[in-house]
Amino acid sequence: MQVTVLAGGVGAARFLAGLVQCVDPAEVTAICNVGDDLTWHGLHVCPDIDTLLYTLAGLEGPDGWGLRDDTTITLDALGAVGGDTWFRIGDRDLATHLRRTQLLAEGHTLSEATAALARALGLHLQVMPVTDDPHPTIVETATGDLPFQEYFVRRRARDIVTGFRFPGAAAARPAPGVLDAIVSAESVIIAPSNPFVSIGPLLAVPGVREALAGSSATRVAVSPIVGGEAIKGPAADMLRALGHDVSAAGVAALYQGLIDVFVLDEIDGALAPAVAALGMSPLVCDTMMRGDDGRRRVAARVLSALHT
Ligand code: FO1
Repeated sequence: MQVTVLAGGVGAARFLAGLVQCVDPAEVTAICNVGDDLTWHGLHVCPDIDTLLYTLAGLEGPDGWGLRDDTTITLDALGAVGGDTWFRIGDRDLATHLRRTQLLAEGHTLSEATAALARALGLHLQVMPVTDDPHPTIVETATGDLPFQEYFVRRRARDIVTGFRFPGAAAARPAPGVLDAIVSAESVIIAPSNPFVSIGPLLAVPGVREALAGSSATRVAVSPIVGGEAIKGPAADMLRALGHDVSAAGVAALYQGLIDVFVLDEIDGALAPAVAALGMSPLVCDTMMRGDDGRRRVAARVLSALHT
């Protein structure tokens, strides 16, 4: 069975880590957000891709990103000579960015560089950026427009969000295999990721939303909002600031017309009728991905919904 996952950062990585325990990884494709990418001291850094690669390799750091037990000797030395250190790149993580930047400088695409890194980490699923073209997320805030990592890490998501822009979107082309992976999969799963800054940039690439809307796959989304709170990150604050319902049903409404099944946590079971009213089948289950077992359990439950 071919399964395609539209993926953001930590939530998506944990879901995929469960999925590859339930399905042959060779049948799994992850389409990744590149809106969070940044140039860091001249290096091309792809936080969401790396979070996915490291988590699937079982190497992720304590907060879900970066590498476990990494050190910051280079970062500290960089600070000592006056370099910016607000974005915390560890010593071993640095090797990934050096390698990716080298591959890009040699003329490889981001898709090729990503596939090479996935292979080097011994992964068997397909990991692809949604586009090989520059496609940054700009967060519009009450204090001005900010590139995603400036908003999220440097300013600690403290600014009031008024909207999002994807200035590269119009010229961005889906990376090779992206549209096919959506159209020809038996299932497409929107991971429990931020609908605005993780899934939004994927759907903004010309052709991607249309491919999902027209796909004959069973299309499932897993709520990143549980009990009115984001499992991780600023999704709840963004829903609130933009006037949406701060709930799983509020997220479901953003995916209306794109999704057949919407998965919400059992503590949100009372929202099932509101989800059904949007034209989606609600699936109510425990969506908390605590530990390895939790990841596998959530993936297995979502997969079971595809066969009913
Ligand atoms: N998140 C932070 O909160 N602070 C950091 O200094 C930071 C560094 C970092 C380095 C590499 C990487 O792959 C991710 C990193 N992240 C950091 C996480 C990242 O900003 C976000 O989790 C994602 O972009 C949102 O999905």
